[in-house]
Order: sequence, then structure tokens, then C-alpha cells
Amino acid sequence: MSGQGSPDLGEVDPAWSGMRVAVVSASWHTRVVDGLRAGAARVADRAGVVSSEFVAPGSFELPVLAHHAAASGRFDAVVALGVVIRGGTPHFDYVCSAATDGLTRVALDHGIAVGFGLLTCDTEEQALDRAGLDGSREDKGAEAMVSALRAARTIRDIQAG
Ligand code: DLZ
Repeated sequence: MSGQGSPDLGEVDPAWSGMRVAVVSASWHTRVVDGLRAGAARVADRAGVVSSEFVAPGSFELPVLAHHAAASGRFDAVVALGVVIRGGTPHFDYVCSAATDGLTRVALDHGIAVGFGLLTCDTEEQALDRAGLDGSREDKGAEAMVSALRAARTIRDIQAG
């Protein structure tokens, strides 16, 4: 997938102010994940969003943390951040699909917006290029936060009728 057509990360909707977001992030590849977390936090700060951070051991555990965040009823949205880098075994495919399917399930089972900030890359260079760091071409942590807030806002509109 290319980054073309991604949302305008500078655009902040005043309606996002006061929204509560759980940010769940994995602990692998800390330089990249720290970049994703910083990107998400930049958007949250600009938008006046209250974010709470929860750390998972690895990306495989992101869905269960997202599930409990959603089930707590304390949050309007969840943002999941992690990086999985392909190795020499099929492990990559299992972790990626478990995390992706699990996060999708959380979104649908709880009817909550889940921002998908899980990078699935062949190399660490590809991940760094998407981590919102100095010299990165893309900022996937910020994109995941913007997407979660937009979806959460639209869910509110749908529910309000
Ligand atoms: C085991 C594993 C491997 C090989 N690679 C990654 C990775 O690139 N990114 C990541 O977030 N987690 C990785 N993990 C850890 C799994 O997600 C999980 O935490 C462990 O299998 C323990 O359940």
C-alpha cells in the first residue's frame, strides 16, 4: 500500500476536544514504536484529547488490551500501535493476522473506533520511514489517532440520529 491519499494530519476537528482515547502499544522495536506513540500524542495534544497509554509485550497482545480498554467503557476510541518485522519464518504472518483480526474483532464486538497503527514491514528501514521520526516520509501513529477520532466522531453522529 502507498501512503498516497492519507488524511491531512494538520486538520483538527474541534468536536474531538475532550474525547478519551486508550493508546495501546507494543514493546518490540522501541525506536519505531516510540515514533508512533509520539505522532499519536502530537495529534491528541493538538485536539485536546485525553489519552491514556497502556503497554503490551508484543503486537500479538494488542487485541486483548484493546478489548479490555473497550470493555471498560472509559474510552471513546482505541489506538493500537506496533511494529512487526518479517523474519525468516512464518511467525510474521501469524502475529500480523492475529493482531489485525483481533483488533477488527474488538472494533466490531464493542462498536468502538480502533485506529490501526500496526506497521507490518519487511525491514526496519521501511518501519522507520513510516514512524513519524525526523526524516520519515510518513507518520502512521498520527494517522491512526486522526482516523480513530474521525471514526469516533462519526459513530457519535450516527448514534445521535
Ligand atoms: C515473537 C515476536 C517476534 C518474532 N517478532 C515481533 C515483532 O516484530 N513485533 C512485535 O510486536 N512482536 C513480536 N513478537 C512478539 C509477539 O507479538 C508476542 O508478544 C509473543 O509471541 C508472546 O506472546
